[in-house]
Amino acid sequence: MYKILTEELSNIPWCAQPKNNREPFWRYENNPIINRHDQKNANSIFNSAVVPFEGGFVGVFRCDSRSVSMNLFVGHSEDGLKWDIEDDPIVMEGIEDEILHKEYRYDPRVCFIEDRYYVTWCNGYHGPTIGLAYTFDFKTFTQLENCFLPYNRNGVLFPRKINGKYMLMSRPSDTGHTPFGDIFVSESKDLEYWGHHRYMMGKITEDVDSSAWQSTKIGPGPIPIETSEGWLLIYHGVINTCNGFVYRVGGAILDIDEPWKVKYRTSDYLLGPEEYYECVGDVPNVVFPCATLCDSKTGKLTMYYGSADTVTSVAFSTVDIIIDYIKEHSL
Ligand code: BMA
Repeated sequence: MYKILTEELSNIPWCAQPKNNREPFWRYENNPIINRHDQKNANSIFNSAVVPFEGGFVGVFRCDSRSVSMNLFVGHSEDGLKWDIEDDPIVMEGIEDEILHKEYRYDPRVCFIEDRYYVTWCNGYHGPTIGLAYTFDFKTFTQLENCFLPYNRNGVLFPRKINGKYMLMSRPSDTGHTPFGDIFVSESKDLEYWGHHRYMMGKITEDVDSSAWQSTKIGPGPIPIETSEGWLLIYHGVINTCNGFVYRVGGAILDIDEPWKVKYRTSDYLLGPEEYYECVGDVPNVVFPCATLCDSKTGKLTMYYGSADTVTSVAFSTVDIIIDYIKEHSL
């Protein structure tokens, strides 16, 4: 069994692998766990991030409203499966009004580093960029400077400093639906000034038949998991079809000290849109992972993913199964 360097989580929501399952992830039979109207004024609830908190779980949820505006909301859960999402969006505090300028907020990630929880999200500041805030209690949120100039989506932090620096993955983009996209890693001493940008990996353009599902763009998903094999990164990959973009889930193992160095990367996807709730919704054929829970003792892994940009689902696996699959189906 591979060593997992995160915390134990004995109450992780998880179901055993069904006997006839041959896939790296198996879905929860009661998916979706959050339906589109499970918050006061929501049109859809998806691409959201959860973490263990005070013996239960807390999350930052993307709820698009019935006027179809995108914002972030706190939710609580005892078991990680049944969620209670607050009626009102998160109100951030900041040292300058300009930092709080907001056109929209979407696709949050939550990352615990040292003593607090950091939230990153796609923040509308004259175009999409990466917003950053921290909280200790999920009641008060302090917003920091945007990490980058627009345009960028998908900011995902590493859960500890590496060589004394905070590390952030991101995916530079455009103002629209972005028909391209590669993952870069940037570092910072203070979470304000980001530099030393390193290319990590991109869409598959050469020998496209070997992995066509990630031939249009890719982007980082949940917070990476530290293991004895390297950082386990789950990411999304996109292909453009005659019916538009299709989003699937891939996996990679990154070097522990130089995480822009990719040791393994899947040619075959780990999860794709197949079930009705993944194929039918506001944006069909999308599975979009934003969070995992992991128990270092048993290796259990639970992934939260937005389905068809409408509802929230979970799938289960183990770190061993995912790492072995990535190695066995490596590009
Ligand atoms: C991306 C983001 C995600 C969304 C995906 C599929 O560009 O907008 O929030 O899930 O497209 O529509």
